Amino acid sequence: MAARTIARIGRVLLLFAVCLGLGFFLPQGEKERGSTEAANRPNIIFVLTDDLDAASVSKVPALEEYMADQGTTFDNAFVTYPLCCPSRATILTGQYPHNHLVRGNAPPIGGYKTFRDLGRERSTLATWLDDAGYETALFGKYLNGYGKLGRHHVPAGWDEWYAPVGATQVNQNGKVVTYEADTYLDDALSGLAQDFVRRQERKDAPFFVYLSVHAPHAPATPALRYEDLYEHLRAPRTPSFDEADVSDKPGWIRGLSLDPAEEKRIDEFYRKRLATLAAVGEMIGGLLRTLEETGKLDNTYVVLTSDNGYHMGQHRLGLGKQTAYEEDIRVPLIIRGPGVPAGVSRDEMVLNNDFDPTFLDLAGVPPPDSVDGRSFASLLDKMRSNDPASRRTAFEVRNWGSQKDKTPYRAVTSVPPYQAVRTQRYLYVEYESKEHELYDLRKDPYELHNLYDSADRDLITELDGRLDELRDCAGQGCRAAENAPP
Ligand SMILES: [Ca+2]
Ligand SMILES: [Ca+2]
Repeated sequence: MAARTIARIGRVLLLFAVCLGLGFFLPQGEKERGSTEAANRPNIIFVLTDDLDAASVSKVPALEEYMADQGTTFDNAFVTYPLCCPSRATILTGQYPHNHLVRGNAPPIGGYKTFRDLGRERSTLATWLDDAGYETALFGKYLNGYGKLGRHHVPAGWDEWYAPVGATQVNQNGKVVTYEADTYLDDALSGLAQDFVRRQERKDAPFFVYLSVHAPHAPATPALRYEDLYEHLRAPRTPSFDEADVSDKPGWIRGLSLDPAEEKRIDEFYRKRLATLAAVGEMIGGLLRTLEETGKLDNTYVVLTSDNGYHMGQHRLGLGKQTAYEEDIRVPLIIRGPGVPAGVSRDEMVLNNDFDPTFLDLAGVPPPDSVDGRSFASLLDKMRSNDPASRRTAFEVRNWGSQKDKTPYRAVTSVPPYQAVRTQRYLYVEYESKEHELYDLRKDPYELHNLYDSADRDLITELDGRLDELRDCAGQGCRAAENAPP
């Protein structure tokens, strides 16, 4: 009886809060802010995979069922530096790496240490959403090198924090918890995230979950129950796989060859990667059920993406990332949520710079001037139009230097530093060695024919100009440089 009365009072209060949020009782000037408004704002669950290439998603039935069939797929989602730590720093700041200055996975140019030492933790997506009244929680990988340096550290803006600091150790809100040796960490994170979502049931504040799983990153150990799921699959033999003629390519590619042992390693790793994703699909299914049971499903966006793509045999490259080729810069991006059209795909260029302004837009707060990206929230809603997101026609891709990977399926090739511009039609790469690559993606989607030597010089001048505008851009200047030239 008492419980029912409390529930009724709760409902009346909620209705009151909703009315306040809609501005029924407030004079015009007071409608902008106020914690009661929070009741209407959507929850966001951001699922960040590690090293997932865009092409692999369709091989995982659960990801198709829970995400692609129920949401909108962005066919042209990219990252601006296809490497873990720089991309994650971009996701936390909304900036190009040339502005946040985390330019690698390890110090002195990158890693968690650089992010921390530059003071970046003071102003991130977490602090902005927290300031806007969101309940914020991180589950999973934070930034490379955090485990050693940040063992007990919880960065500003996070109300709850569950970040691995060892193989079976998790910093849980500042306290290191050691799990059983046979714990499958992505499952543990899944359980912690579900528990968090369940605890939001009676709260009016909206929540933001940053769920950063290990899958399908090397060593790509699948959960035991999914070990043999993809026994007979081989990595796709695209036309660029073990590229037949690399005489058009820069020196670092011309020296490569794929031997049968490497091809075997690629196929084995491909199967293991897909098998790790089965647990991610299961995790998303579990979260969706929890949202439904707690009445939050209709007001929650679920976003699935990756910090970078991955190449597996293309252009004679073995396993790895960090190149400007499509396999590395393209990432999966699928979003489901209130009003988001189901089972459709869109072709606007969307970047990892854009998550912050988009989530802030959904939360009803403007992004800081430091943000380089732009909101694509209008693309999630067929009722909104005239969106700035569709005006982007180019972006910068950049790699500052090679980082050796020490994992069992390590990259065998070092990718030399380059600056590049990817337009809707072309990829143009300028290496520190002064070698160049130019591909017409409309005619040559697999990037088999480097046109740099034969191309019209006016085209080269135009692409050089766009790269020049992008390489030092900041904030609104980036958005202007990315838009079609007037
Ligand atoms: Ca990664
Ligand atoms: Ca070729």
